[in-house]
Amino acid sequence: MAADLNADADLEAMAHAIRFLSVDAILNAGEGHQGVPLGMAEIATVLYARHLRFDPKDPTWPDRDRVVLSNGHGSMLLYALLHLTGYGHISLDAVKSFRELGSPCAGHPEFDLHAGIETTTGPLGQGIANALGMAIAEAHLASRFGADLVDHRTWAFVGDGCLQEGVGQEVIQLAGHLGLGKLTFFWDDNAITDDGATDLSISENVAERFRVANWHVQEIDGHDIGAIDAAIHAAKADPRPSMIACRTVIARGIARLEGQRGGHSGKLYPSDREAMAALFGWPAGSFDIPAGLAARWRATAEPGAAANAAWRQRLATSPQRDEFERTQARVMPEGWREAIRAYKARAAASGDAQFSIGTSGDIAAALYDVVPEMITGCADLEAPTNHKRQLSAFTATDRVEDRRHRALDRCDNDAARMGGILAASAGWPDGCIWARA
Ligand SMILES: Cc1ncc(C[n+]2csc(CCOP(=O)(O)OP(=O)(O)O)c2C)c(N)n1
Ligand SMILES: [Mg+2]
Repeated sequence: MAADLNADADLEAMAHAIRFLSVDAILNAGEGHQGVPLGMAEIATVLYARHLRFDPKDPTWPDRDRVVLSNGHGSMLLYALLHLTGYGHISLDAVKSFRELGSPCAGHPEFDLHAGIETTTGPLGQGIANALGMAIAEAHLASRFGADLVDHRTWAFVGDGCLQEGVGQEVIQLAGHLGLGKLTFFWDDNAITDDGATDLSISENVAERFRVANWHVQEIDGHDIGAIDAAIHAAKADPRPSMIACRTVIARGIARLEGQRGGHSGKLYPSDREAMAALFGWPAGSFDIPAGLAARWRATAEPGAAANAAWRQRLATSPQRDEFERTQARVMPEGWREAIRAYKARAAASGDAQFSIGTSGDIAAALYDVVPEMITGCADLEAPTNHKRQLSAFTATDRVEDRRHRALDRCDNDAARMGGILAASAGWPDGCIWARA
């Protein structure tokens, strides 16, 4: 099986399994966005089959790699991957209920760790801001607990729209500045959005924006299995965050729509599926995955399961086990109530009427010493927001005492970044922003 998994031709067939499952679900629902799953099928297949560390039998394994589908409209890409790799919550029946009320396969992905959905995505750009938070969380936890317990990567699928949103630029700047080398973006560079060709609305060199922000950037053919694999290897080897610009054809395989605006979510008909089956020589009927391919997909989880088992053994004998498990379970440490009571007594005795953000900073400062998992990020950490206090900074080179990251004037991104830290179970993010009324 391992040898099979290494053959590019086998991975191409596995990519087609994503395509047909997605089209079958979209036809069954009557609507959906086929552009992303059809255009990013090869990218996703290479990632899952050869690089991703994951264990569908244990979806919340703390040291798993994180995957964020920032272009959340392409949700069938994620559901197809979760079903094919064996996540129990994304059964075939769940896929058949795609876009129905209450389905785990909602129109856009909704946070559900047990189903393998790391975060809610749909508003373009927010997913990559979550991914930035997850990468910060990983670096923070790795510095607290060491690489034996924390050593994973964060991967995000990213559309043109994510990179047109202002929040996207904040993400690019901050991730490059912080040197988050375990963060990798796959940009679905299909030159099309829901509104037509990207050159209608953007004329800058997007890859260059990443380069000048200190990212490792590669530009490849997003349907070439070998090129995708080589790019992922290079991304892992480079100490900077990586952006792989994957030139793709939106809705690849639906001849009537591919490469065009209608590829994004134009209505599909059974005749489109028939034509795609003829094109790719797909033998199976609706919602049917040929047994050999299904087995290959499930086998992609084997390395992750083995890595998880080894990790569990390391955790079992680690002197940091209790503290790690406490942090993961979000149980507050001893002493936090006393710290709050002492603060209240001090505040009452002083008799000063504080402005509210000052009080917030005082309370945070009272907790910092007893709650090591508090991570503060703030648009302005000096006097006006009052949250810097005794924390030292999280920087590109110093993650050791790293509980405060400066995010000066990146307010749009702040809440989503904090959400990513929370979703990654790193601890308690504490954010403080200037909001627009
Ligand atoms: C913040 C935000 N604005 C608008 C939308 C609506 N929307 C969904 S997909 C889309 C186009 C996205 O284009 P792209 O990322 O290139 O996706 P593709 O067409 O390549 O699948 C838009 C505008 C949204 N989901 N979120
Ligand atoms: Mg696009």
